[in-house]
Amino acid sequence: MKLFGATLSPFVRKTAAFLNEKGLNWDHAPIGLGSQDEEFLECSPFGKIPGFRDGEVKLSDSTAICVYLDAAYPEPRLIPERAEDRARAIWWDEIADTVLVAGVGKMFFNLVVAPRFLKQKGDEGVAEEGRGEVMKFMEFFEARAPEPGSFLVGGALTLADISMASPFVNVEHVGVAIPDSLSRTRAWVAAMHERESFAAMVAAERKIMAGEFGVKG
Ligand SMILES: N[C@@H](CCC(=O)N[C@@H](CS)C(=O)NCC(=O)O)C(=O)O
Repeated sequence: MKLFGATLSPFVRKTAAFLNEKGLNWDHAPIGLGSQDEEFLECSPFGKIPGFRDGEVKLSDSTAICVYLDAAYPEPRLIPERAEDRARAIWWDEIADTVLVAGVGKMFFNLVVAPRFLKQKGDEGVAEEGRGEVMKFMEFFEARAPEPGSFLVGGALTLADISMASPFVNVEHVGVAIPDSLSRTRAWVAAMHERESFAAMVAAERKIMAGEFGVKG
């Protein structure tokens, strides 16, 4: 199976971490935005990353890919079967992909993607607006962050944790620290990023951010 897209994208990173938590072997095509790669566009007709292929199954959209993977490769279960837990896991996934990524994206696009990869000036005002949104979101999250060693839904790792943890890597990349006052959020995010499913990817991204190597176009 093959995942298309650079993991600097929170959606690609989420899918990659999900594949890793499943213990699956997968190939990576770390393409950037606007890629005209034919195989990628067959998987992702609107050109959004991630794209994904498993044999003849061609998919895009991180949540669609994770839903496929959980059904096709059920062990370990990462989308709960119990009705309420299932709904809550999907709810966190949706909130991560929309509410959290909205603020994170304003910062990451204007402070990183525009100046570094598109060679255009980012809008610092929009980035600042994003920072405010992310700070507000973190306060919301603090009251719901799991106890140390636990997880967002049903006491076990699920899609909810993977989806929520992923955009926090971009928060780190733009140099925004989680305030000390949000200690539960800080601890949970750190524990998620230390998991094997995230750690190597995050380390490689830190090198990209430090300018040690680039991403393929
Ligand atoms: N809902 C999609 C969102 C994917 C998405 O918007 N990816 C961004 C990169 S972070 C992208 O490809 N943007 C380029 C575009 O919209 O043309 C998912 O979960 O995969």
